[in-house]
Amino acid sequence: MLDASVGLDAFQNLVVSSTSDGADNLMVQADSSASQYIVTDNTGAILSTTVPGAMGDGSSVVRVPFAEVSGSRFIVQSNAEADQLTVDSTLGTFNLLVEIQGGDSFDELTVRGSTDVSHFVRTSPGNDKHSGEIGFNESIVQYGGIENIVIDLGGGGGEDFVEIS
Ligand SMILES: [Ca+2]
Ligand SMILES: [Ca+2]
Repeated sequence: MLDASVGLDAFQNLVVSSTSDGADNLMVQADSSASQYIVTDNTGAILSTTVPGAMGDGSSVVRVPFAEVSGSRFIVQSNAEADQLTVDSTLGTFNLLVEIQGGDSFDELTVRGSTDVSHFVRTSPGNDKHSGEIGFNESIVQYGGIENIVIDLGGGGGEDFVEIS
């Protein structure tokens, strides 16, 4: 079943958009060693992509070379139903602003860091209790339509700081 599409919008932002009615479980990563963004459907459902140079069309893991994205944002729209959305920085920092739009229903955002790494996390709630911004080391995640947030700092060594401002 097709679950989500990975494409570019008019501003050349990278956009992951759910196309199914069911609950999504999507993870985004920036793999700095391979210079690729990675979108994974953790349910094993199918992702499609039209981005030139992208790999994995028709599988549950799509990889997009950094060089194919000239916009400034990495947008994830999970639309209706209760969705699980993960911004995972274990493979590297996002060099795009990550924008998570949970849409309707009870959606959970997980921001995940690496084991044995020090993290500085700053969370800034927005004007309503479903939106805000999270600074996560060098990555910035803006979110809306989110009902629960999990900050997973990976455990292990390193000193982690969390600030709510
Ligand atoms: Ca959804
Ligand atoms: Ca929601």
